[in-house]
Amino acid sequence: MRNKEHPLKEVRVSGRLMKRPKEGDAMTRLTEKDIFGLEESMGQSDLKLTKATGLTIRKLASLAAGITEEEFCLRSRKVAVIPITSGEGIIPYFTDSVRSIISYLGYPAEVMSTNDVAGIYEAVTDGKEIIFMADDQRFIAFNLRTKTIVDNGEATARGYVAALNSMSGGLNSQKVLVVGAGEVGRTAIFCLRELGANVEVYEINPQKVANLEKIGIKVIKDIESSLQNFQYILDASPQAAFLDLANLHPEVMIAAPGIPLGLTPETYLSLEKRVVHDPLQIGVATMLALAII
Ligand code: 2YC
Repeated sequence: MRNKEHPLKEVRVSGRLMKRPKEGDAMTRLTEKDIFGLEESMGQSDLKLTKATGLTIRKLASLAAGITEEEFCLRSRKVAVIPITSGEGIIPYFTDSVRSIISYLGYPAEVMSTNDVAGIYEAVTDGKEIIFMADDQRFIAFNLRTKTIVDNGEATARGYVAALNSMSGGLNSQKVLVVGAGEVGRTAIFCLRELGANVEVYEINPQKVANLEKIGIKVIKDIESSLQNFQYILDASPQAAFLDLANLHPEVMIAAPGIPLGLTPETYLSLEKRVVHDPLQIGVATMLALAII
């Protein structure tokens, strides 16, 4: 059970110890098994998203970026995806997966044949207008013409809030729990409040908790006993398999950008149309929609 002396020191949910990410925003690093086969399953994942939200990924990304679907279709910007070898280096299938999502949305996209600076040179001299690239700190889309720069964390938050909003039929004055106040969670809190939702947050980092409370955000202290009070949950945490049906609201709907997936496998399967989760698709599609403006 929970460690009494410091409520946030050791937190167990459904028996699993919530891990404390490194100080600051621990960027969750994808593994090749998270994204293997993504290209072949683009159509299938789009269909699953549409069943849950009523929106295709193109429509969802347009809504999340505040552009019309026609605007999203109109522009034929040439896109480059550049492999970056810094830090922990290349993730197998990462750049190919990003390219396949952009191509699926109808944009000409190419992975550069060279990495890093040479890859940027190749993209610019080949007349690409938007470049996608990620190191271990940031994953960005950069529009060379308009100088618009988009961060994957913000885009992912916007995409998943739009998905939860659509799945729920509208979050205005609804209670929503955001799990995790990192890069994605913080933008999600902001976007949800913009929609008029009553946002409450669970976060294990005491400094982040203090910062949230300072700006008037309600932080719940005991996630285990509070989960079933929320019909809408956005899980932006790197905590695996802590959301179990037994602890959840009977009509719960979950948008889960967090990697690894916060739902237990059986909960993920049984929620089917009431859960949205993917490793890259919604985030990349929303980055593109935000970057082409
Ligand atoms: O293959 C490459 O070019 C690597 N440098 C890519 C590293 C991506 C690290 N970031 C992540 O895995 C996650 C993604 C889900 C998006 C944000 N962080």
